[in-house]
Amino acid sequence: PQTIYRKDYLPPAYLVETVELGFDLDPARTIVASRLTMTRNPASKQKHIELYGGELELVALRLNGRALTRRDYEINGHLMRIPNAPDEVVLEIETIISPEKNTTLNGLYVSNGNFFTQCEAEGFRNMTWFPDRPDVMARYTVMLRADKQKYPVLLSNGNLVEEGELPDGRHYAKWEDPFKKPSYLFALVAARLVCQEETFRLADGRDVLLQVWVEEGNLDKTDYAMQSLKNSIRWDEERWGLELDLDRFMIVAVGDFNMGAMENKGLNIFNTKFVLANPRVATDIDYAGIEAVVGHEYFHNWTGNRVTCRDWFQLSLKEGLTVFRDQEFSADMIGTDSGRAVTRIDQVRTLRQAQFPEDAGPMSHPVRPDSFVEINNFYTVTVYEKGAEVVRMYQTLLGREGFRKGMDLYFQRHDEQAVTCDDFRAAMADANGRDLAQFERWYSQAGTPVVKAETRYDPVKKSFEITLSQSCPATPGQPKKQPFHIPVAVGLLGAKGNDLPLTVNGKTVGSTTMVLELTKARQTFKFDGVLEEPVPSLLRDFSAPVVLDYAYTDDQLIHLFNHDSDAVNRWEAGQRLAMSRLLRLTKAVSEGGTLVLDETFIEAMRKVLLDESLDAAFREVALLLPSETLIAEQSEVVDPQAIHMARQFMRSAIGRKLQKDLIAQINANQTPGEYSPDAIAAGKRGLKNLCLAYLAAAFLNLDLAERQFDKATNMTDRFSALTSLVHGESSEAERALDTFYKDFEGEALVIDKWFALQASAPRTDVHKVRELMQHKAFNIRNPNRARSLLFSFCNGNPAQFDAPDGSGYAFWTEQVLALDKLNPQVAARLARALDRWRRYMPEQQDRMRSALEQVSASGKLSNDVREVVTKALA
Ligand code: B3K
Ligand code: ZN
Repeated sequence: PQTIYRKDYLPPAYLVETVELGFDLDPARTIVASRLTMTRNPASKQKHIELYGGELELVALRLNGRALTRRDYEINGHLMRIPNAPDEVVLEIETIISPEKNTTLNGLYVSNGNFFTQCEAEGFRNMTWFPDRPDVMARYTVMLRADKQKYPVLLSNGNLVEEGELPDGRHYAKWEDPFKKPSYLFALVAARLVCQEETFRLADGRDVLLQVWVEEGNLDKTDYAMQSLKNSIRWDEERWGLELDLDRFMIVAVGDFNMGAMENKGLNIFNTKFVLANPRVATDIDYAGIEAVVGHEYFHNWTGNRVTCRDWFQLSLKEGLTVFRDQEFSADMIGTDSGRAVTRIDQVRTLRQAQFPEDAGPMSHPVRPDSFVEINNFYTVTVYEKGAEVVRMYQTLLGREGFRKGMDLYFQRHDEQAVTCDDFRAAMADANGRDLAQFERWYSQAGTPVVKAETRYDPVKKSFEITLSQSCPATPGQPKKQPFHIPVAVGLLGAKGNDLPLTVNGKTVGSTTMVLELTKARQTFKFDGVLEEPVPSLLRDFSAPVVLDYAYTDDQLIHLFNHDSDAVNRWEAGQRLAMSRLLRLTKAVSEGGTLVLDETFIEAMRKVLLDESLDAAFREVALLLPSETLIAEQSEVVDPQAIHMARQFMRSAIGRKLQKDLIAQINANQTPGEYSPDAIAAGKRGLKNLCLAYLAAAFLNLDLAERQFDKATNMTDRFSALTSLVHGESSEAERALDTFYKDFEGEALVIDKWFALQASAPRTDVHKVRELMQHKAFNIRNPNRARSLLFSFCNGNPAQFDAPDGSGYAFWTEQVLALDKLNPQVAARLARALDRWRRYMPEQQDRMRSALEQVSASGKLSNDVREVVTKALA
């Protein structure tokens, strides 16, 4: 496979003005006709027309009316070159494809008898030859023809301009997209679906048609997606002055989908997981996911679609920015400061759980990668979540208003263009008269920076000095790093837990939090007039995606945990207290020592559990222990079984020692009456169900879980109770699993939960997973189902997956290879489960390496999986 480099970017030789597409849809044999009007690009020195194509049967190819023969063009793999073309070209192409055979779910495919497309990043070329690159933006007209009985609904981007009957029971629909777009935003749907629809009035008074399309039986699960769409439209108007530019906006749900959703212009296609919800089948987390993803895809309409990426290396330009926007949307929807803080804590947890390990592993890459083999492997937490952190840092450095000015300038300059991350940074800099040259390193240097803090209090001069030094570990291809521009928000806490006023150079800072700008390898910042020795609250609101290294004492952490006005750091103090203990316990398990948990820690947990002045949602995250993955990342050598036992010990100790309080909180946080997914109610359920889980970890009060399982009127409570019964090894667990399965047999998304719960249960070993694979409801071709069983086991059950006999790795090898034959994108995700193999004990490393080698030795690997295992072994 070939590596593609960012530095090799060249503008396209030809631009496409208009695209007319005709689809004669048939599952076995679909005819795709395309007519492109193209003009030579004055900005390019290239001469030849270049088109990309996947597995296509080429039926006809005409240039300016003349049929081309094999002598008129060259095909080299997936690239077609037509030399010596005139400046103005009309290209007509006819291809035949077989959507029903397309198991990759990339391009045009069939799911449950209906047609859908997925074109990002390079799926369009699986339908027809095309200059399939994001900097080629054109106007599209699309004609769809299909059997009317089987496919009554025919959708594409933009506006419906014509529809009618055809002979032989077929019908047609013609769609026109008024906006220029890159091919990756093209979409079509031909299906038997129904919709919930609504007319919605925009801020400028225009009425638009909103639709959510689903299979007939799911019409009772579309309300929340519709509500989220309306909230998104409103929010984008209010917060950013961005309006919907189309007369209609459609969301379509599909059961077979490689990722979460796709922002096709005017026709968003969604994994059912991020559309369908009602209280009976969806949990609070599902509801929050729907709001975030509906928002995310809608916000792409401006950040991604109106202004798109010049090339795929710039992916974070749209993804980092749009994740930041959806994060802010979710936070604003809650509205309260404490609710906002909990969303921020969730973001930090994701970053540490997934992005920090990626940044420290073999697939580590900058937010803007320099090279790739398969672009689909770079839809990563680094590009998305770290990219969002990078965008957030602009806002931290420039302030909300300054950031908004930068956004306005970005749209003013680049509407309907395909641009780069540098263009975004330039808009931010120019709109604010700031030099952001050094900030570029956040895009070009991989790895998680470490910020080390040292402090000194001078009781005579009443001054407090904070010395910050930064470093960044080597990553593949980048042995040495230059200093980053890091915003470090700090506050100082007095002995009573109050925020001390901040004075710098004789001037009082207007706020009790100040953003220090660390730009050098080492810098000292001095505060004056500090009347008592403070406890520093560093990196407030997680102001930069870095590891903070500061030698906090337990007393200082308890002080912050009890008092910090910055909720993120308050939570963080608790995490640090827990982590130091978890690491000690893990060591004790490994070395066969005795396990003890100190009263100080238990009392800190009790205090937060009982603090009624805090939102339940905050108390829940404050009581959650760092995950096994996180402990592994902090361990010198990973011992998964010891980590699991240590964490289980701690969970059961909490369950035992806080038993009475946990029961009291379960009673105090009931949410009777009609279910509502709002943050307050969800927070109560979250806390209550965590209490239940702690009791289950101590094998206590399982009757509470049993009763909740039987009585629950919503999925959050039902599924939490089931989880506690299974994890608590209740004698009722089997019965409950059976009942649950029977109750929800027809609800695919709930059956996914059923598989996922079992896959990640502590007692589930490889044999059990193999047994579950034999279940009639298991289907490896459905990505949600594959994720629910295979991924949940390989990524979510480390103590079993990493079994010392290597059985987990043998299973992984088999499944990666089996999946790769069907769906390389999904296979490549699973392939990454062994990324961190070098961190384990030597014997375990050997087993993992040989599993990787076995996959790598397979002759027929996709580029996707090939790239992942090659990098892991490098
Ligand atoms: N842009 C799509 C992701 C496409 C992934 C292609 N492998 C969804 C999103 O980020 O909104
Ligand atoms: Zn996105």
